[in-house]
Amino acid sequence: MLFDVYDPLKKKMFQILDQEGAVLNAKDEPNIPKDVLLKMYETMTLGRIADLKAVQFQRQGRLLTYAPNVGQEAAQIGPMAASTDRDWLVLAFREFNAMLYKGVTLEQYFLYWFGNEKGSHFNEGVKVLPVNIPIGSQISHAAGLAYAAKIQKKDEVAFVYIGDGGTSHGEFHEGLNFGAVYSAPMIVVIQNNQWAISTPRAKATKAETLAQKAIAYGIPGIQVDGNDVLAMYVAAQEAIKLAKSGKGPVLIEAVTYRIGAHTTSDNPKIYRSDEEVESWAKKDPLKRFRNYLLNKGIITEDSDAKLNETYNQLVLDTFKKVEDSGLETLEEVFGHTYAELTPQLKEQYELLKKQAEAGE
Ligand SMILES: Cc1ncc(C[n+]2csc(CCOP(=O)(O)OP(=O)(O)O)c2C)c(N)n1
Repeated sequence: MLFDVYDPLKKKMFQILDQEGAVLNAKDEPNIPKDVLLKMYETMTLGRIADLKAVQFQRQGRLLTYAPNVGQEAAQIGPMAASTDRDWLVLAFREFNAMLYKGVTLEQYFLYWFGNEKGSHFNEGVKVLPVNIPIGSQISHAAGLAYAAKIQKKDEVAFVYIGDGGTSHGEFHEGLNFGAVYSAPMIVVIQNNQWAISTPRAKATKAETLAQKAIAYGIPGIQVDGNDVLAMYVAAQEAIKLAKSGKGPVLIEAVTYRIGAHTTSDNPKIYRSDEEVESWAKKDPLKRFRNYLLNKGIITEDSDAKLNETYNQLVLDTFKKVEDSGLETLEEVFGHTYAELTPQLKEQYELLKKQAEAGE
């Protein structure tokens, strides 16, 4: 139903909360259990604190590089809260909050950006693939997982995240086309954060909306306010039903904004205006959800202050533990991808070993 009302050709965006966190349309408000609402909020809060701190740690030379998440928390938490432990999460590199919600630990996440391969070794039962840096290839991984679930008659879907820029890459099309032809239960969430590094959305594609791309594959699509965690939850819940009913992949465009830099190697001040950033900061997904929960009496100013204090300390303690664990050895760096190193990797390893021994 929702996907018919918000058919991409109608160019409408689905929203439940307004900018201040008030419910726009009572009939759309989902009935989410209190413990789930709290888990959503707590994860968003931890994600926000850890993200801001990660940027500081990088600036202090304590992390290699980092891809900030601020502003994109709702686009990640809504769908994950609608998913079950059976469902997969396949990600790119800016899905920290989604990972946390699905059971990746803060320590593992910091280890990854600290350059430690153990940061990609998740606990048993956590159905999350490691960070995927080559843009677009994660769509094929998800299509494969979803197709496998279908032929094995498993009651699960594969959620996969991609950025707006990623939708112009070849593998986005191949993966979606494959998934659609084989009706694979895959849900593609496009985090349209308006910029692919310094390339604005309008220069990356001529499509009027990214949700419209669903039409080309013959699959359902919807455009959602990506800073509205409730709308993202409801859209994902509907998408799961559609995907499981054999409607194949489903496309959700989450309209959002990257408040920070692309990565800590980027300076967005060169290509975007302060006014643009300020206008999006007013639509902060965390502030909106916080107001919603305060209005409902699910959190209080007091409980929230305590939560922030606890998480601040948790982030500092966790990062200290990661730092104290030291750097990986060369053997460990090379030891995690192949059972046996390829000739090129062997050559790289020997070269680096020689350099290390010579103290270079
Ligand atoms: C195949 C490939 N080509 C180029 C790059 C370099 N690259 C890294 S991030 C990025 C832009 C990604 O933009 P978008 O998909 O919108 O995601 P966002 O970073 O905004 O979340 C590019 C081109 C890459 N990682 N992989």
